[in-house]
Amino acid sequence: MTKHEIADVLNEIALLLELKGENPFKIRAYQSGARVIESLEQPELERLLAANELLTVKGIGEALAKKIAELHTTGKLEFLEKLRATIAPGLVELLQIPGVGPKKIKVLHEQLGVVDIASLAAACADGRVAALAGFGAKTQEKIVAGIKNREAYGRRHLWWEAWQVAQPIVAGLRALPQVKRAEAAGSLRRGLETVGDLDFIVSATEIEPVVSWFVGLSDVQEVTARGETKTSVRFVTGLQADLRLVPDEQFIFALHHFTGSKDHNVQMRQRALARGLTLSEWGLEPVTAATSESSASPSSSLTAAAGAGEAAAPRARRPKRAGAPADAASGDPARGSVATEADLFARLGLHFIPPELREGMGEIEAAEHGELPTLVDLPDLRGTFHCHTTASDGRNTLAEMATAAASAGWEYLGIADHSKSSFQANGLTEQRLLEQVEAIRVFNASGRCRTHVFAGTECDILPDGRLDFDEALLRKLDYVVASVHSTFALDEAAMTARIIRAIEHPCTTMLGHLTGRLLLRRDGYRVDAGKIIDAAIAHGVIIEINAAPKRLDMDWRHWRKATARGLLTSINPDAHETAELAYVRAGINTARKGWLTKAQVFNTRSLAEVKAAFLARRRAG
Ligand code: DGT
Ligand code: CA
Ligand code: CA
Ligand code: ZN
Repeated sequence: MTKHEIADVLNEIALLLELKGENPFKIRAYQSGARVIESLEQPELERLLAANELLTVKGIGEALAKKIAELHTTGKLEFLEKLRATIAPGLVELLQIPGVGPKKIKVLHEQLGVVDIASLAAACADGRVAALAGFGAKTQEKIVAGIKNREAYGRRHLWWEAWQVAQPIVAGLRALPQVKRAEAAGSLRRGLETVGDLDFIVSATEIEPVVSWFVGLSDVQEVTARGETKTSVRFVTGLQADLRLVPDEQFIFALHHFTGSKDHNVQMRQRALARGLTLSEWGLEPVTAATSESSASPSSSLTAAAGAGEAAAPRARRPKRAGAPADAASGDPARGSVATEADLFARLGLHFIPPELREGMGEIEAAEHGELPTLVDLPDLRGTFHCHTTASDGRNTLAEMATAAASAGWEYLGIADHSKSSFQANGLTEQRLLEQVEAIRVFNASGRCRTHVFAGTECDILPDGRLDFDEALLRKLDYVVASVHSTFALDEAAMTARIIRAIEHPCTTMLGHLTGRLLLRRDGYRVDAGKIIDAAIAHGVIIEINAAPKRLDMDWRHWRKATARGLLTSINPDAHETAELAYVRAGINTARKGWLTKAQVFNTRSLAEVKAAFLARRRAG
C-alpha cells in the first residue's frame, strides 16, 4: 500500500468517528497519524513496516501502528469495515454540502433524524433546522442553497474527470481493427471547465464490433440508446457518452460539427451560406433549390439536424450523401478534398481555428484576417509555482515534489505552503516558514535534484487586505502568492478593495485563485475582476490561472481582454501531491480558451529569466 492509501484510510476513520461524536483526542490521533505517514517518504515507510519499527515514529501510537500493519499485510482493516457498517451511508454524502461538517451532521441526525440529503431538505423546508440550537435561519438558508446548487450542478462533470474517462476510450477505439479514425469532440475537446457529456466520433469499416466494444466497457451502467449512427451510454459515475459512427469521408464534418460550440457552428454555417454552400455534419455542398429552403433559418435547421433527426440514421435521411464524395466542388482545382479540419476551414477562407477557441466569440473574424494567436501549449511550460508539501496540507514532501517536477522535465518548482492564519490547512508559522526556506536552500545546494526549488508562500490575505506575514519575513522569500481563504461574505466593493490592497503590497508576486470558486460546488466570492486586473497590471503582479480542475480560476472568459491590456499569468497547479502537478494540463485549457500566447505565461520562461525577474522585483520593492 502507498502512504497515500494508508493516510486515506486513517482520515476516513477520523471522519467516521467524528460523525459518531467520538472523543476528539482519538479523532485527532488518526488525523495527525495520517499526516505523519504522508510526511515519510515511501521507501522509508516500507523499511519501517518491514522492520516492524513504526512505533519509533513520533505521532504513531500502538493502536495506529497495529492498524497500519494490518492494512499493509492484508490490504484491509476490520476495524474500518465495522465502523462503516454503523453509519448510514447517506450521512457521509451530506459532507458534500458546503457548510455542513461532521459536528453539524451528528446534531442533525440525532435531533431531527436526518439520514440523507432528501431528509435534510425536508427538515429545512419546514424550518426545523433553523430552530436547532447553533444553527439559525442563516445556516438553514446556506444549506438550502447548497442542496440546490448540488442539484443544478449535478448533471455536469469536471473537465479533468471527464478527460480521465475519455482518454482510454479514444485509445481503445483507435486500437480496434475496424476503426479508421476516432476522436473525442464536444465540450471536452474545446477544453471547457465542465463537461455535460462525452461525444466520440468514429469512422470505421464495420459498425457492429465497434458498438459492441463501446457498450461493453466495464464502467457502463446503462445503454440509453443503440442505433446505427448513435449509441449512448451512462457510466456508473453518472457521466454519459455519445458514440457516433460515420463513413470516413464524413468524419471531418462530423468532428467539426460535434466539437461545436453551437454558437461557433451557427456562425460557420452562416459563413458557408454567404458563399453559396451549406455546411452540416455530413458535408459541405452547394446550396440547391431543395436545401436553400431549409437553410433560410440556419440555426433552426442545425437544431433539427443535431436534435430529433440524429437517432434516425442521417444516412437514411440523406441517402445521396453517404456514397457521394464529400467534396461537392471537386471540379474546382482550388478546392481539394477535406481530409483534415484545416482543409474544412480553408474551404471557407479561414485559418485553422483550435477547438478551444470555438466559442463563437470572434474566432471566425480573427481566422479570416489571419489574426489568431499562436496559443501556449503544455510543452512550453518550464516549471510551475504554487505547490504545497507536507509542511502544510500537502501529501508529499519537498524532495518528492521536486523529484516529480524533475521527471516532468521542469527546470524549476515553486513551493508555496499555507500561512499561519490558514490553521485549518496546517499553515506555517514564521518559525516553520524560516525552517522551510532553509531546507529549500540546503536541498538546492545538495545537487540531489536538477530542478531548482523556489521558496515561496501562499500567504493569506487577511480580511482587511493586509498579508499574513510581516514584510521583513516576506522579503526572505523568492516569491509570494497572495490568496483569500477566509471571510468570503464581504460585499463586492469590500472584497475588491481587500484584494487590491494585497496587490499593492510590495512583496506580492502573484494573486492566487481570484474568486475562490469551487466548480460544481460553490460560486466564488464577488469581486470586480476588471478593477483587480487593472491593479495587477499597474503593480506588475501576476494573476495566476489556478489549474486545479475544481477551480480554473481566474476564468478563461476574462483572459483575452486582460492580457491585451498587459496582464501576465502563471499556470499553477495548486498541487497537494506529486500526481497533481499534472493539473497544469487543465490550466493550459483555460489559457488557450483565453487566447493566451507563450509570452503571456510567466512559467514558460527559463530558470535564469525567472530568477532575474524575482531579483528585479525585490530590488524595485
Ligand atoms: P456539453 O456536453 O453540455 O458540455 O456541451 P457540448 O458542446 O459537448 O454539447 P453537446 O454534447 O450537446 O453537443 C456536441 C456538439 O454538437 C455541440 O457543441 C455543437 C453540436 N450541436 C449539438 N446540438 C446542436 C444544435 O442544436 N445546434 C448546433 N448548431 N449544434 C449543435
Ligand atoms: Ca458533450
Ligand atoms: Ca452529446
Ligand atoms: Zn489557496
